[in-house]
Amino acid sequence: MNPPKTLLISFVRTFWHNFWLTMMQQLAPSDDQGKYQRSASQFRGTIEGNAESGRYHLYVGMSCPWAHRALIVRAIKGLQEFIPLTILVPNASTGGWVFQPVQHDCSTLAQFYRLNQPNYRAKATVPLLWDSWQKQIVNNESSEIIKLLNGHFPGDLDLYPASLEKEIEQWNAKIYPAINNGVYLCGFARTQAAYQDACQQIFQTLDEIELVLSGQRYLCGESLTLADIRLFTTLFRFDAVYYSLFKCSIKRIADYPNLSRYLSDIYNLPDVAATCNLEQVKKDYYGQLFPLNPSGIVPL
Ligand SMILES: N[C@@H](CCC(=O)N[C@@H](CS)C(=O)NCC(=O)O)C(=O)O
Repeated sequence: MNPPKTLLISFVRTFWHNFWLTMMQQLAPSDDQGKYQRSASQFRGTIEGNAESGRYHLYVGMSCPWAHRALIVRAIKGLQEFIPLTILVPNASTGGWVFQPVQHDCSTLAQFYRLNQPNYRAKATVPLLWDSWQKQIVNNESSEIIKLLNGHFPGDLDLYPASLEKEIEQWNAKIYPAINNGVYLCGFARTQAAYQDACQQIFQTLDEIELVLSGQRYLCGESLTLADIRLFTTLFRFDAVYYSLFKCSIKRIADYPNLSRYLSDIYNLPDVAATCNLEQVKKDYYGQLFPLNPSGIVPL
């Protein structure tokens, strides 16, 4: 005999909500206002002088917007031969990154982190820059890895020129909280108020950038900088993932003519498209972020 519908609904709602809260606490801890709290990256090392070919190894996942930053800088500076790359894949049942095939005798990225630092207990995140000569992790913070790739590796293209440093940092200070992390603040919000705050911030900032891009090609004028790469990786995922899964749903990037043009300009730069895989992005986000999408269904 089936339970009465009202009982079923009230039981499942309570049960489901509590499970959602428990899983979100693991996936995305929040403050007491329900706002997602991202933890700081732990490895913040640098590179002295010029990097040697083959010495520094990059670990990424194709769906990750933070890792995508490093992949793009490596690609547009033509460092594919200079910096070996390992692409990890997410494991749907455990929610962590795994090596396929096994590397350094590790099947998971978490094991690799602990091989380098046995007491490491924080998240095993990508991107990760590893020194294969010293056998140690250099850095796991994307905003710093892209500066290292730009400044210590060969190539004429300078994405962080001294003349634009101040302007780039001003953009970063606006775009990281409102957009790069803003989409996560929206998607991982635990309360309506936290969600609304984040969502409004995203679209106010997109409106502002839309206006700036009506008069110039990139954020800092006519030349591409690290600020553009940081914005691009979020915009690239926006309509397919953040708009729906994270409820960043006031507008799509496709509704902004200048942002759309900007997105396509960067996508069409040599070697950038090869770093972009929207099908993988959708599969990983909709498949991995279980508390936000329990059915695991990936939208068309
Ligand atoms: N602050 C880090 C964030 C990196 C990050 O959160 N990466 C995610 C993938 S998008 C990750 O590896 N998460 C693994 C996990 O949560 O276990 C950076 O910018 O490098």
